[in-house]
Amino acid sequence: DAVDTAPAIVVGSGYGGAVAALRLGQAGIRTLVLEMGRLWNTPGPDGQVFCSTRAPDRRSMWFRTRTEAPLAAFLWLDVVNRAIGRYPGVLDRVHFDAMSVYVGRGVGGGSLVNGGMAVAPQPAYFGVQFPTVDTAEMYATYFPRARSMLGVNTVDPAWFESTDGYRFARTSRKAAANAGLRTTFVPNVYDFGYMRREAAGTVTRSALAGEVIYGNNHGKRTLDKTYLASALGTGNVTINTLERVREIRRSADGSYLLAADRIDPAGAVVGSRQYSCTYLFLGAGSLGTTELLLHARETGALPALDESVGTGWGTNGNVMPGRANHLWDTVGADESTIPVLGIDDRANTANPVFAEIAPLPMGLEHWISLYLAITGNPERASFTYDRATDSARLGWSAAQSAVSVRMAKNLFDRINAANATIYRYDLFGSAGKAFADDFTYHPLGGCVLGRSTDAYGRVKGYSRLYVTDGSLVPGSIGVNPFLTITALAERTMTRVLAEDTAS
Ligand code: FAE
Repeated sequence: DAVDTAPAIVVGSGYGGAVAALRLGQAGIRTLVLEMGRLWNTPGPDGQVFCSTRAPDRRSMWFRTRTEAPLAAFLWLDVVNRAIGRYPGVLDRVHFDAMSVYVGRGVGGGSLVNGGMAVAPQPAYFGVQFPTVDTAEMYATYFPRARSMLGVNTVDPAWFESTDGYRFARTSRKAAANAGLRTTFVPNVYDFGYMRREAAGTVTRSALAGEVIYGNNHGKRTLDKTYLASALGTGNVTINTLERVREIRRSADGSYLLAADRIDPAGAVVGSRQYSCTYLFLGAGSLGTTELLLHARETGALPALDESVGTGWGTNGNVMPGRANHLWDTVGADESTIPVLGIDDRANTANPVFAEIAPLPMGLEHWISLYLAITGNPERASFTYDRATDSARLGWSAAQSAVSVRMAKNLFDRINAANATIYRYDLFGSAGKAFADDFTYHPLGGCVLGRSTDAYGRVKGYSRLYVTDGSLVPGSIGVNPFLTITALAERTMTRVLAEDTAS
């Protein structure tokens, strides 16, 4: 078989992969990015690149025949999910025994489907999670660099107070304040100038048209518009799409060998390609990178990988509740999909919670306050390699999710008591759950910084092999993770380009 050779290969084009690609390209190193998803730049039959959340089609989800939206129901009716055709759609939901994980698929990874919230953790918490990292340097250098590269901006507070799109956030803020809880504005990569023009009716609506989890057609500064555009602009970076890396080996001369499956739009594997490189950067995300390394260790391809590979995984304490407001506390029919406020109870050390006030844009008044609570759940799980199915199994249990629920319930019980309100039991499936605790948007860990790698993401046991993505974060960061992932990747690339690649 022919082997394509590149000095550097990056697996995955999410945050960790995009930072690696740009910095390698700028350093003059020819770099190939392998991404299993497609490039989202071509309009479909409706003239839009991404389909709408309200009328999802095959573009919505990764090889499904039915959508699997986070909110399965409304008034117990299965009104949210739709039959779709199998296609490399942009949002995937990966199912494990007691936890499913939402991830983005495509050039730009999670940036294509996420809420755009760009939040730095509290320095003290960052220091606890990353004892081998210089916290002061992170906050002085790498967080600011990540913010500026990602195009982070903040909603204008005066406009926030007046616009109908954030009525839902103001209503939830009031309910929190009645319980003595503080809210804080959350920065975002969605262009708030564009959103104001949407509200004014002068541009095509995106955040104000319900777009987010199946992609935004306008307004959001996704990685394909920021880091990856700059990476391609160096002239040294190429991105191959619809290629899923299946295994990694090392040849006798120390170079890395990769086997990738080529996927066609119907999901069939239509061929395999072999690659080799001197420097290998893994940016396939917490699930993707952990799975590749676990597979490599357990099949004997990279036997010297550390025992800790596959451990230290967590959900960032994610859990979602909904509350029913009083009839006079309206949320508006025209919710922006981009969250901008968080209830900040992280100072409560016995029960730390940061709860994003989440939109539920249904195009009608529903009086529901929805939240994505990021709890300080200390539970962690490990992946094991299942030889029979040649796949990774996740040991996370329902009891571990119950810890997140207890912490979130502690906070939302206080809000309900102070407002004489109740939970909604009809939003998360037929079991009548008040808390969606069986999925996460924030998979973290599996190849933890300073345990499976050195303090800079260099994988233990092998030279010129690096991890730059969310698998470095030990299961929790207390806030939405992509800003931290980006900043850590910037730090790794600065060090690696200074020390490892100089000839
Ligand atoms: P990620 O962005 O997942 O990129 C990995 C890439 O690698 C993907 O494009 C994969 O398709 C690709 N890949 C995986 N395996 C392979 C393979 N074997 N071969 C080739 N390619 C592969 O990784 N975070 C925030 O900070 N703020 C938010 O507002 C926010 N909202 C979210 C909303 C949703 C619905 C979701 C799903 C996530 C959200 N997140 C949010 C999480 C955030 O998107 C996530 O932490 C980052 O995307 C993780 O970045 P990584 O670089 O680790």
